[in-house]
Amino acid sequence: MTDLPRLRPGFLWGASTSAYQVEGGWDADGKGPSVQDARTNIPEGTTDFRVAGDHYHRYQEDVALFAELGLKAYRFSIAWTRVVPDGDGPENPDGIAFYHRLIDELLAHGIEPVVTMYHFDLPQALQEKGGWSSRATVDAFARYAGILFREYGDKVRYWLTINEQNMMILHPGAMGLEREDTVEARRDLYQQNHHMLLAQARAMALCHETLPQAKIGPAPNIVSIYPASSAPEDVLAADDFSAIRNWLYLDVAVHGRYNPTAWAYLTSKGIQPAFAEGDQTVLAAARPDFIAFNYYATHTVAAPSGGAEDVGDTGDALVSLGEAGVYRAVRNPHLKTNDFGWELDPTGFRITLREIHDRYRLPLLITENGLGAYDTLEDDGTVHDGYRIEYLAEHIRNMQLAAGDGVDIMGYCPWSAIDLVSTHQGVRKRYGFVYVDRDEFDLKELARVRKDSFFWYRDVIARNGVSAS
Ligand code: BGP
Repeated sequence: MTDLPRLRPGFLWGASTSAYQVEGGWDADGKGPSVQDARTNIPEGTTDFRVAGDHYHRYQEDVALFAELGLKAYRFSIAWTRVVPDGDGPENPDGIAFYHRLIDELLAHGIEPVVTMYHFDLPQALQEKGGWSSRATVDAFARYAGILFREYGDKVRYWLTINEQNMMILHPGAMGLEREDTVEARRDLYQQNHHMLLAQARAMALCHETLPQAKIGPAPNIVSIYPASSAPEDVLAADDFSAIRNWLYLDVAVHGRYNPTAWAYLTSKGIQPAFAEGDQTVLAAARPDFIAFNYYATHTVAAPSGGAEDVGDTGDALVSLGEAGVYRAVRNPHLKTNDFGWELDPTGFRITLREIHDRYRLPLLITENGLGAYDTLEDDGTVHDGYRIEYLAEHIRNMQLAAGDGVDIMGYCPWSAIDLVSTHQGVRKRYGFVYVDRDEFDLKELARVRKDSFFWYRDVIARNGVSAS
């Protein structure tokens, strides 16, 4: 029992992973390479994704742990390259069979599968043919979506289209792509974005056509943007950044039209995407059933100064994202940071939940939230991650407060169910409830160890939330 507002019945207490970060088996059983396998920007001293957490070979052990943890839902992604190794060619029955086994295992343990269709791992063969710059990739994604619905549609109720499309656009390094700052390159980037929005819309429409019981939604990274001060110029910069970072993506997903502020920005820079005949109809025809989103921390911005500090992508994930000249990123003096310099803002989680709910009035599913930290495996086989418990407890408390504010929240799937490889900071940056015993290059036994947060989260799930203090 809890003295905080109650969550809805059947609340999806879960946890998340993504295929390329957890599975390993990068070329097993006919899998094709993805852009993550082909990445050349992995920092020195950091592992690649070939073995990761070896979940591909240990999924049964892992699902048993998830069941022991008490998960009601498990949010994972399907690797497009297992299902269709080159993205648009022949299907791979062995890859398809793996996800049948994984889903069946989850269902046998009473865990609801929540499936991301695409999480940063475009087939490399498609990338070589132009990737998302090419409209053919939209067709390839729609076909891939159809295969997933055909194969798993009678087992999977919750579908997520594309993970963090906005981060792929604002921070292409996460996809293994370089960011170029010419007008041409940036126009192409927003054309890619447009194609992903079309691909998503087609997948949502197809899902509703073929699986009337299923529910589908987008999964961007959405956070509230604070102005650095009450100066109207700072407030305007925050509003601009929010339009470009958040609402561009959700307005198209939910309403089938571009956000006017974001569109005005793109046009002013000459980087707006070209619409082909029929695009508007495709976008307008699709409707999500819910909004999934990932939340780590808010951003704080001031009016742009016109100087070099306005330019994004300095490598500091939270200070640097975005569009040059729109705002100046500043540190929020009221927030603490984690080991990796990311700001921590549990109250901002409540604010963000309210803001999304106010704008769209759809149920919300949190598909990521969590603390990346250096964990230590003690000699006695324990991992004392009290800092993670503190982080999650504060976020869950704020989520419950948001539910009391009237926000309709379907579930909470923190990142990550089990340790995995970070997007660009290796295995040493850990998020999981379950520790995976390996180093960057020494795989050891890849043994699974329950962290303190495992026992704590199990209790939270059993009690359907945290208490007020
Ligand atoms: C999100 C991604 C995840 C995950 C997480 C943590 O952006 O959807 O794939 O990695 O962030 O980020 P990182 O791994 O960089 O710490």
